[in-house]
Amino acid sequence: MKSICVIGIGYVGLPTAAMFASKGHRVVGFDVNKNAVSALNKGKIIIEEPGLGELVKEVVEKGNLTGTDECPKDCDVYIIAVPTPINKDKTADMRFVESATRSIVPCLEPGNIVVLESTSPPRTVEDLMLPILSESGLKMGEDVYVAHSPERILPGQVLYELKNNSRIVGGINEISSQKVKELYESFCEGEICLTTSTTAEMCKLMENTFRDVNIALANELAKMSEELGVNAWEVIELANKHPRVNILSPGPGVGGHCIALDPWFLVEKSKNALLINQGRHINDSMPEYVFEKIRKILGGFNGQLITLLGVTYKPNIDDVRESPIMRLLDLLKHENVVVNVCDPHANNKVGGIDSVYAASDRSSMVVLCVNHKEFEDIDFEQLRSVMDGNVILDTRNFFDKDKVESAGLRYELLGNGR
Ligand code: SAJ
Repeated sequence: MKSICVIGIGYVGLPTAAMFASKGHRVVGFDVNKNAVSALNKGKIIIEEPGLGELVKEVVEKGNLTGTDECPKDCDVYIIAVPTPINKDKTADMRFVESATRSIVPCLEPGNIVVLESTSPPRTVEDLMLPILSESGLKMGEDVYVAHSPERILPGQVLYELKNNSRIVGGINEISSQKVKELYESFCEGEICLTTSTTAEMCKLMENTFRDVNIALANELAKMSEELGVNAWEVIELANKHPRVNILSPGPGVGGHCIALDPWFLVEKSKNALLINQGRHINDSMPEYVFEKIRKILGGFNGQLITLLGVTYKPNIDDVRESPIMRLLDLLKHENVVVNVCDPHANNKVGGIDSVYAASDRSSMVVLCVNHKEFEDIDFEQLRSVMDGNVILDTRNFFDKDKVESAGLRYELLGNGR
C-alpha cells in the first residue's frame, strides 16, 4: 500500500482520493482551500455528487483519508488535480498546476511518482512540469516517475466512472507509464492504455472537443431549423435512425469546467484548430440566442417578470461553473425585467426560490433552462393559475407539449421553427 498525496480536493481530486483510500492506501488531500480541508477532516463534502458523501465519511472515519493545507513530505505518490481555468483571452491559466508542481519539489524522494490529472494544454508535462520537478536534483523518469493520466469522469456518476471507465496513462518514459498504471489498477477496473504524456494530453482535449463540436452542430441545426421552418428535434430523431449518425441535443449553451473550456487549449496551441474555434463560438452564442428569442416572444422587455427553471450547467448537479444560464441571467438582468430563479440543486444561492409555483407567481414567461428531475412532474394547471402570462419556453425539449397546451399555456421550443 502506498502513501498518496492528492493536490486539489475538488470535483476530481476528492473522489479520486476517496477511491484510493477505500482500497487501503493512506491518502492525504492537500488543498489551499481551508474550508474544503476542514470539511474533509470532519468526513464531510462541500459538493453534490451521488455516493461521494458516504464514501468520504467511511474512509475518513477509518483514518485512511485526511486533509491538510500544507504539502505533506512523506508520500510515495503526488497526484495533481487542481483546476486549469482560462484567462480572459481564452488562454490556459496554468498557475495552479505550476504552484502545485513547485510545492512537490522539496518533498520529492527517489522512487516517488508524480501524476498530472488536471486537463492541460499539450506539452504541459514536458515543458512546464519537468523543468520544475528537475529542480529537485533528481532524474525524472529514473529517480521519479512522471505521467499524465487525465480524468474522464462525468459529474453525477463520478464513482461509477472512476471505477469502470477506461483510463489513459501517458508517461514520460515506459517505466513511468508502467508504475502509474499499477497505481491506478488499485481501483480502476477499466482498460488502462499506455502512451506518451503529450499524446495523453491531446487525447483528453480531443474527447471533450469532440463533444463540444458535436453540440455546436446541434445548436447550429436548432438555429437553422427556426430559420427554415422545421423542428430540429424531429430532424434529430429521424436522422439518428441512420446507423452511423448521432446528432446531439441543442440547448441554451455548453457549460461546466471541461467542455466549455478545454477546446480553447487547442485553439491556443494550434493555428489549425479552426473548426474547434468556430464550435466554441457557436456554443457560446446560445445564451444570447435564447435571450433574443425571449425578447421576440414577449415583444420586447417592459418590466415583465420572467422565471428561469434551473441555473446549473447541467441537470441534477449543483455546479454552476461556466453555466450558460448564468450568462442568460446576466443578459436579462441588464434589461427592464425582473427574473425569478428556481433551482433545487444550485450551490451558489442564485436559485433562491425552491418552489416552481412560488418562482412563477405573476410571471409572464417560464423558461425551462435545466432539465432537473424535480421539474418532471410540474402541474401545468397550477402553473397557469399562478402566472400572469401564458408562455412556457422549453430549451431542452423536456416538457410534454400536449400537457402544457391542455393547461391553456403556450408552448415554445428552442429549435422548433414549425
Ligand atoms: N450538452 C448539450 N447537448 C448535449 C450534451 C450536453 O448542450 O447533447 C451540454 C450540457 O447541458 C452541459 C455541457 O454540454 O452544459 C457539458 O455537459 P456534459 O454532460 O456533456 O459533460 P461534462 O462537462 O459534465 O463532462 C465532460 C465529459 N466528457 C465527455 O463526455 C467527452 C466527462 O467524461 C469528462 O470527464 C469531463 O467533461 C471532464 O472533466 O473533462
